[in-house]
Amino acid sequence: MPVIPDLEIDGKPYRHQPDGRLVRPFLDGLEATLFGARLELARRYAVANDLNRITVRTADDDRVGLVAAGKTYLDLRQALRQLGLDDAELGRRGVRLLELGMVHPLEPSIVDSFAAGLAEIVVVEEKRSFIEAAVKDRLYGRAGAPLVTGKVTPDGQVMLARSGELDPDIIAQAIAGRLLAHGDFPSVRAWLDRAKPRRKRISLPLLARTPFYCSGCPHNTSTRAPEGSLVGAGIGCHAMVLLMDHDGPAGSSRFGEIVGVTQMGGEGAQWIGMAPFLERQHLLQNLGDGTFHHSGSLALRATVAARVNVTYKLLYNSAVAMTGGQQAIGLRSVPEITRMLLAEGVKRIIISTGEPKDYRRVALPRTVSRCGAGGADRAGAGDSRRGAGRHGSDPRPGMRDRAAPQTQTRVGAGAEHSGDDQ
Ligand SMILES: Cc1ncc(C[n+]2csc(CCOP(=O)(O)OP(=O)(O)O)c2C)c(N)n1
Repeated sequence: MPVIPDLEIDGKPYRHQPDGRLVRPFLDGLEATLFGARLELARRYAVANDLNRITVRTADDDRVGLVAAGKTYLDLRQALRQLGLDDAELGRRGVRLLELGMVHPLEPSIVDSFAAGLAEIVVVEEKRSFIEAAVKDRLYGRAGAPLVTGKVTPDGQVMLARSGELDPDIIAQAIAGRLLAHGDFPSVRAWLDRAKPRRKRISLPLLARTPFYCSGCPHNTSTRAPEGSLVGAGIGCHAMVLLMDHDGPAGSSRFGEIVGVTQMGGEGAQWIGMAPFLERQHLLQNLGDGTFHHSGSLALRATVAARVNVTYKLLYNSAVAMTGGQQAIGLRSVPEITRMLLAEGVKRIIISTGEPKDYRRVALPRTVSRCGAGGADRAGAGDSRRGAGRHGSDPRPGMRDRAAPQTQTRVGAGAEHSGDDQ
């Protein structure tokens, strides 16, 4: 059971008062408790609940301390096992271990107790030196404070990279040198000698397998782009174009030359900033129908307002496919979407479908063209299983059983179109 620490601050129990008025002067009080009372109570909570633990400590004359948190702590323990250092051997050789369960705010009393008497603390953490900086912050300027290392050795050599991930082998290699700087570690020396001939990693002859659409998914064809087109990727299954066959000139492929990817709902808006600085006149932008109804319509509105030249390929599969085939919230039928788009000021709309006959008796705005897209744009098998029957009796085109052929809508936004947007 969680232990509630002493909550008294300035002589009375602290009770947090949230305030929805996020403007000054109300923010001043919130800001003060954010960095004051609330962090202080978090520190007290860490102590009361033993969140940070010194897991190995034997003597006051321990020399080296190792600090890590979470998954990296487990990797560190494995690295130590590889180096032949179990708890008993660590104790004999004067090594202390601190496992942090709460990395922010760093609780100072545990750092003080851990650091007492040590010559060096090595912080093992992935990415930037977050814990290392906090430990230094606590100990800097103190008489007899240990050296604190992590990202670099005391002479400035890279010890633990700031990028990528750490694994036990990398950690073993990094801490071996620091341990040997403080004493005799026979098992570490033996590991280094043994490891030398094997240090070169063997790469297995694995086949690179590019992720691709489910067979039958309309994205298989809908994401194809004319040679040389600039294409904006987006959020959804179609984001896989980022990973596909980019061995043509300038990283191009049959899915176009990808010039970026936005957050969900930003699709195409990047062109507003890019277009004035590029000679190319036109962007082809992939956009899922789930995303369009969620927020992508706002990006489209922005591109119209900015009068930039974008052709959106609105991929209408009646599903939020990538996250599991959920129903797109607020999904409109294709005819309804065409009217929404015209109201937004879109200049030209083409409906490209495997089932043109679905549209024969459908009233569409005069400026909308239809074209057959062969039998290629069918909903994926995964989608049809999950969604079968959900729209089964819906008479509106593009809102039927997902096992049935579906529709893509191509939308030209903006003032002008160059020749390559057809
Ligand atoms: C703001 C936000 N919410 C949720 C997600 C998670 N997410 C990733 S892909 C996706 C589905 C996109 O569906 P759709 O636009 O229909 O494209 P499809 O997967 O069908 O190609 C969602 C919801 C996200 N990336 N960003």
